[in-house]
Amino acid sequence: MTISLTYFDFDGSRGLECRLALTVAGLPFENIRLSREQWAALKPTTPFGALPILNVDGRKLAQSNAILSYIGRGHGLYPADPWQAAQTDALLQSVEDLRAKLPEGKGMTEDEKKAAREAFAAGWLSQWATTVSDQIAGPFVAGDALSMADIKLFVILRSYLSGTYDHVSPSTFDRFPKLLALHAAVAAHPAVRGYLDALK
Ligand SMILES: N[C@@H](CCC(=O)N[C@@H](CS)C(=O)NCC(=O)O)C(=O)O
Repeated sequence: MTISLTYFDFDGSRGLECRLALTVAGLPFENIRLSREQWAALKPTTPFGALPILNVDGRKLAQSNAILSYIGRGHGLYPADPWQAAQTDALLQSVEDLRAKLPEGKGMTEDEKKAAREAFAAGWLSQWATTVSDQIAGPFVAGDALSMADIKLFVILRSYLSGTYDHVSPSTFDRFPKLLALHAAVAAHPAVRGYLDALK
């Protein structure tokens, strides 16, 4: 099987989710990192005009959650039980909801952006963190077994905890020990640690 994962030359967001998924599944893959110029040329040829794209033996799969589901189901990283699998789908989608809700700040002054993001952290984000925490057995979502939900949650938590988003303090998560424990457990997974250490 020949596998490649195409994303930007950046280790975060949906691309990192898929790169970590392939790494944890133990699947060798070509890690294709596009410049913005390369992307402009490729974009019209892609299924939804967006990255990441998984290519397996010449077949292209888009949409990060579909990619995680495909990799996970084939490699023991997705629940076999249909109900549990649907719960995993829901958690993956909740991360996409979170991405869509962050106030980008376009057209706002810096003060307005600060106010919007602080309100988001205290409101929508805290509600999200509460509901997701309630679904975590600990340390991973399903207890001791890592699944694709953990990888998806890890990548978004990593962004927030490293202060990626101006005016959303990493301390927002201090009230959510299950999320912090999940982040730490995924970071300590040997395959994840190996991939991230190699970036340094
Ligand atoms: N729902 C899609 C969203 C994909 C998406 O928005 N990808 C961004 C990068 S994370 C992208 O390709 N941006 C460049 C563009 O839209 O031209 C997914 O989950 O894969």
